[in-house]
Amino acid sequence: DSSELAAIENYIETNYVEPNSEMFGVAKGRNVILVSLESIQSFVINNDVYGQEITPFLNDFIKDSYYFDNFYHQTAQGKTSDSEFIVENSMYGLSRGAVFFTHSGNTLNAMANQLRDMGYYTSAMHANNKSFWNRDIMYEAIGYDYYYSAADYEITPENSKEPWGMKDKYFFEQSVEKMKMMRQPFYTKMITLTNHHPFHLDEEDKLIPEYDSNSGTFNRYFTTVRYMDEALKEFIQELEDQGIYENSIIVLYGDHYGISENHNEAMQQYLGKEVTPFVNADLQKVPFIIHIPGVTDEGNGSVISTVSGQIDVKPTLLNLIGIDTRGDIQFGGDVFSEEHPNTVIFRDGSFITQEYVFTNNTCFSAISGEPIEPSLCEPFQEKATKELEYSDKIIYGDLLRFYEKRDQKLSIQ
Ligand code: GP9
Ligand code: MN
Repeated sequence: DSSELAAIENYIETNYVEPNSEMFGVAKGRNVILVSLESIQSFVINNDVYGQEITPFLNDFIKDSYYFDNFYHQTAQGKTSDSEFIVENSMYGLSRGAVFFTHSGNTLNAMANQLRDMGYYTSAMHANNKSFWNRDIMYEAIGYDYYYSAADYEITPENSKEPWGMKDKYFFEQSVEKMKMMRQPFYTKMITLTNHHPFHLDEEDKLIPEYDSNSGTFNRYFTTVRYMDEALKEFIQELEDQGIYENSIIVLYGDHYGISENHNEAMQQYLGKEVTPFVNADLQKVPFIIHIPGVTDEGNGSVISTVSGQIDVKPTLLNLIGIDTRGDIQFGGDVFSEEHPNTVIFRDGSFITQEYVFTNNTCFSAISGEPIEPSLCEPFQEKATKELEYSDKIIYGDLLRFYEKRDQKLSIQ
């Protein structure tokens, strides 16, 4: 009931992260273009296959952006849909199944809901069947004015690759055409698809060689990441050509890992080191990139190494737009803030702080990677458990039905 929500609100208020005053409102009035990058992991950034860069475009782009190099995905069985849920709501997904299927009727106070209330035109863009992951239902609750799904794109055998359909380059190209028609300011969440298992690519789209290991999946992965990187390059250019770029912020994040532990042997060969549980935890890093034309471009970017995760995206972006999130039901915080706890909690109760990595029921030193005294991790274990429980309670009880602050506090300052 609503008293349960009060306890949770207290916890959230106590852990509230004040915005960084210099960053607050920096992107006020801008369009927000949020791009979910399928299956990209941070280990491909500034890395190569047989001497060839895997992400030449992103390697340059991060110099013109805020690049968060200690940012983690926090997804579980809900994969892409979990990342969408976490990013939009600053809440955790569920430990089993996908919120998108199990609780699509819940009341939410998502980033899209809030931006829509602020007068933004909100949408999601993804060239897949609209009911995949139950998106057509869940997107209503998240607050998108429109979902541009497969039916809205011109998909042909020439611009597709099975099994996933439309290739990223064409997806971006046709999406920009749609953006040109959107009322501004707009918020759109785009989801790429080509860099998805089984990582199949047409010959003409292969820009670097495959890797050579016992895993075909692992070998092909680099070529599809490289393709996505090229598609992003063309996309940004197109935004510039169409005059959308200047008045927008472009935010990229990885949805979840692409290479599972089934490919540890190949990964080991590539990294040149054993994939221990500690290394595996590190491999869950995904890129998070905030590009603000006129602010971060022309080499004015920086690398921010705060330990953070997808849960932090919503408060971070809303603060950039100049929307105060105090009083919101949220478990993340503004990554630009000095008050950010420098911690990320995963769905299974493991976590990473500046000092500790708790994974596989073992407490490691984040510095040395060696197992340490378990009691050092205990205080954080409790915090992690509590936070996950609170998030679950909100979902299971549909508690945002009782959330009242929302209507009072909406204002761009
Ligand atoms: C499908 C795409 C991929 O629409 O989002 O989903 P995933 O398998 O990565 O969860
Ligand atoms: Mn995905």
